[in-house]
Amino acid sequence: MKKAFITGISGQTGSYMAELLLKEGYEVHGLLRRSSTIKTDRINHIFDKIYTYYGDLTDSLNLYNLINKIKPNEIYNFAAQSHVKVSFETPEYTSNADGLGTLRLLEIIKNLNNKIKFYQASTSELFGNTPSPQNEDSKLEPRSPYAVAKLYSYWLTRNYREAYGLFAVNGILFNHEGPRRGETFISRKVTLWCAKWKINKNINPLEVGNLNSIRDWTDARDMVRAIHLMIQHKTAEDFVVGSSIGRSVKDLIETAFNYIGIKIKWSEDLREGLDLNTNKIVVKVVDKYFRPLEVNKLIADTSKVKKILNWQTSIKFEDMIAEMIESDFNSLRHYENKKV
Ligand code: NAP
Ligand code: G4F
Repeated sequence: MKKAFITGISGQTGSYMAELLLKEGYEVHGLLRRSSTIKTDRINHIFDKIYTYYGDLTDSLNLYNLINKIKPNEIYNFAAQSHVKVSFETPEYTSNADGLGTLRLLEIIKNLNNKIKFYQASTSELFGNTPSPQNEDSKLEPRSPYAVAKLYSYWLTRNYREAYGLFAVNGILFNHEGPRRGETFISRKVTLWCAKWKINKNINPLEVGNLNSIRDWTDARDMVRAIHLMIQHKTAEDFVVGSSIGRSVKDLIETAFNYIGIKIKWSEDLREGLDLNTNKIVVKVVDKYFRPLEVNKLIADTSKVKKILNWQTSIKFEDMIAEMIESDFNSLRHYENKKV
């Protein structure tokens, strides 16, 4: 039986990866951060099937002891301070966790057992404003402390592969979402607002930042299939993964609002969106959600992953957004029913 060690198992993608590996017959081990409240919502349904340990990517001894004890065949490094805007406010911590954290894992693999396969959660943020569509050969121009830390990890992963022969791969993944997405990323922020509106039509407008940036949004469950294929591939190679479809933040909001029956009429300066039926303001653009630097347009060129790993998406963007709204609606309803 293969053993996998997943850092960031309590996160969106780590939780889906754990599910997939359990289905594939793996023994799954995961790293959890201690916090004052329990944050295992995304893995509670599989908690009795996995092994978890407290730890942190900033703690080398802890990582060494765990890997030495678990003796995994594969390590999936999803743990990270993953919010781009927050990285401008916490650049040192982000560099430590997202950059040096990867170094710690690679050094442990090199010294303990160089047969352990390693997956690094790299990101389309590495490309910055390089012209789209971006592929494995596009220029890397990071535009945030998060992306700079991830660039360091990307190169370390390649260097350890070339210098020490490790099976270490970068998945250069474009944005991925789903019902388990963190509430402060744009997709989930929008679907949560839509679910709240279904319950109470008098809520405050949705407040957002830049409407014009373009992202390539894919379902996280499709992404973890690609990650597993990369780790099973005969050679260690880096892959760009996404849907190859670019949509603006404005498009995303319109798709979600359309699902709940709101057609938006935008003001001329695009600072407000009004419900065409009621003329009420439902979207407001506010400065606090803009970033010191923005990445304007990320669209994946997925030729390589399609050709070599025979991977393609299976979940449509519109279906994913609908599922996210329904999931948020059901959770809110459940919470309301529990109130006394
Ligand atoms: P996420 O939901 O924010 O999950 C991040 C995970 O990392 C959580 O389990 C978190 O633990 C853990 N973590 C954070 N700092 C840590 C530390 N210092 N030590 C140990 N664990 C730590 O992110 P995600 O969307 O699943 O993304 C997974 C990975 O893929 C991240 O590395 C992200 O940067 C990368 N990525 C994501 C996307 C995307 O669109 N989702 C695209 C490209 C790359 P807590 O639960 O305790 O917070
Ligand atoms: O949902 P976002 O915060 O995701 P972002 O910045 O693209 O980063 C995500 O994807 C990366 C892969 O490309 C990952 F590496 C990273 O870990 C993370 O998962 O923002 C998407 C876009 C941005 O252009 C942002 O400026 O939406 C814009 N936006 C507009 N209003 C907003 C908001 N983003 C957030 N989070 N909140 C807003 O109110």
